[in-house]
Amino acid sequence: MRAYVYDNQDPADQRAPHDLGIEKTQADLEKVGVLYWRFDGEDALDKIDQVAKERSYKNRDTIVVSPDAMGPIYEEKVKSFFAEHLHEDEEIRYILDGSGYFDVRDQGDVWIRIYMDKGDMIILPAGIYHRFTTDENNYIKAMRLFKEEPKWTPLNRPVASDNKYRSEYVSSYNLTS
Ligand code: KMT
Ligand code: NI
Repeated sequence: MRAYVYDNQDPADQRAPHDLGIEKTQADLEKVGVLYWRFDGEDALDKIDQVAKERSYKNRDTIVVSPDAMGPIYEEKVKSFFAEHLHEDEEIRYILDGSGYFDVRDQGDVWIRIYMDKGDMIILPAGIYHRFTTDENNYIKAMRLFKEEPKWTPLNRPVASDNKYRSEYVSSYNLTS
């Protein structure tokens, strides 16, 4: 994992690094409710199972995002993952192979880019605005965990002003809107 401020001025493809050169720490991510672990030893699966048990994640599946796995809809999919959105549940991902970027908004609405590769696990809280993209290698394999039925419907920004999950997120993390 490596986190840094996203360079909005850089006109390159979304899959380029867009690295403004300002590092962010795991503590910075925790300020907006983003949790991170690295599980890359032989006991990685046990560690994931432990987090899943503690947080009541009952279900999981595996997704591969690549031109090989997705065929002609790959480019379209990559663009749709990159639309700024939130979910009414946590987004939990463990990277099994390859790499990619999760971008999250900080308290000042600045994009923080989080580079994730094999062994990285992340939880984005319900209500946080975020987006995802593959990187220039165009390949990521991830485990997706969820509590009951997946509530993955992305709600694109802006969501309704009375959205309960957004309001709860905003008040929990002292954001202004
Ligand atoms: C998401 O929520 O954007 C995805 O599931 C993308 C693939 S997971 C690396
Ligand atoms: Ni999402």
